[in-house]
Amino acid sequence: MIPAVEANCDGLVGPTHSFAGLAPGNLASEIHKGQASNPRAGVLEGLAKMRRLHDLGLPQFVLPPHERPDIGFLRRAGFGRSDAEVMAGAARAAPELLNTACSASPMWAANAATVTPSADSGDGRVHFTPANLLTNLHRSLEGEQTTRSLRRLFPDASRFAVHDPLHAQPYFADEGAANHVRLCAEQGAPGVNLFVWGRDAWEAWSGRFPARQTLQAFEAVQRRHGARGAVFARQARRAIEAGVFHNDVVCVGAGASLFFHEAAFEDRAALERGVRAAAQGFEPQFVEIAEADLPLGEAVSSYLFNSMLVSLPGEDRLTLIAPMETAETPRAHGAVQGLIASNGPIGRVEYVDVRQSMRNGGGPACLRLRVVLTDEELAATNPAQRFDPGLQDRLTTWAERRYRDRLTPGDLADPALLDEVRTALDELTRLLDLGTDFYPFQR
Ligand code: SUG
Repeated sequence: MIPAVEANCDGLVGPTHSFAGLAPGNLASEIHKGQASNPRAGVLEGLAKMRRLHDLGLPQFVLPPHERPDIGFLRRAGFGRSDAEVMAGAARAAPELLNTACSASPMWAANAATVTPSADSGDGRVHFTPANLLTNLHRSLEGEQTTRSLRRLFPDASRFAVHDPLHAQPYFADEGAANHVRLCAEQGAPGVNLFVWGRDAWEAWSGRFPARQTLQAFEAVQRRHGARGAVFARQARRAIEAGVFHNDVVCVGAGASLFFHEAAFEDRAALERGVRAAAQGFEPQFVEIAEADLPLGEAVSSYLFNSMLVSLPGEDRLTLIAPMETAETPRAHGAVQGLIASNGPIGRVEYVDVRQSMRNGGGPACLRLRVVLTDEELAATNPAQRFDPGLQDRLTTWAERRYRDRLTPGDLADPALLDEVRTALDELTRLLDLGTDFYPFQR
């Protein structure tokens, strides 16, 4: 076995971060629709979370925001002439399309891709399938730039296979790692790859909210990656109805432990059987929170399960990196205290403030893509995207100069925003050594 570590790649909150209520079934996004956002606070919160994980001893990387507004998208929708006129035309005729073109949703890197580490893949490389995110219009804009971004961070094709997103059709609806959990004895050892899907592509879906992940999308990802230890489990329909738009709203796993809400899976017994059968050389641990202790609605509003669950160097028990909102929800806080007091696998909690992201339904776990890497793979990444206190300082100075501290959906029509964002992103390409043609406006 080649030893490996779990790195976190976090999406930087972009300068157009706003509350436009673009994601039906994501209750936080619906509740905060129309409010003023604070993009500067958002990016600084994200950097502070990265610093916490870095200081805890885990490798940390930064993924750049995408170009927004996405002028190309608006041009394809029939708005023309200069870029400023495209924005003005959309603001007048179809403000929802302008909001869509401005969404900073690539910050939620758990949706960037599904990842298979080299210990589990068919050809010994690390495999990535960027998510097509086609259920929501604003998120369907992400796949192409995410592919470019992952190829920049993981450039060595002899070690990394960054595939294209799956064919963009509802049959292959794919939301990436937010619906995938890997369990293992040690990061470098073969793991269990749990793929959680919301609907079968052939069934008629009549739910109140969309089921964003199909079984067939994950089957295709598993085949492409040659992922071993695969288990496919269905998300509970009831959970989707309650606002669980991704499985990571009610489930997170690390090491040998799966931590989840009682109502997460359609068939809990089958899930357990499947995971046990796929686990090689370790005994999976199932840490379940009962509905009686934490009703599903409070699990969703507190985002307890959207914590990061991390195995830290030198520590036997796992650490939960939870959002402040969990500490502020009495029953969720009680559940955490109960876990820590027990003899179970979770031994510690740290709370982080990611409120700007949380108001759009993105907790600590949504903001990061986990990538298990050996030392040699780690050394083959783009060094300029590796987070350390120096990079945090540079990005903080950059964000304090270039980001607004207040943005309403109405402000998205301001033509000055376009220049501000482009100036900011142009500087960022140098800070992160992304090349001279990383963003469409640079080509
Ligand atoms: O896809 N919110 C995102 C939140 C994604 C959270 N990610 C994970 N659970 N892994 C979504 O629903 C809202 C944007 C807006 O309304 O402007 C949004 O897209």
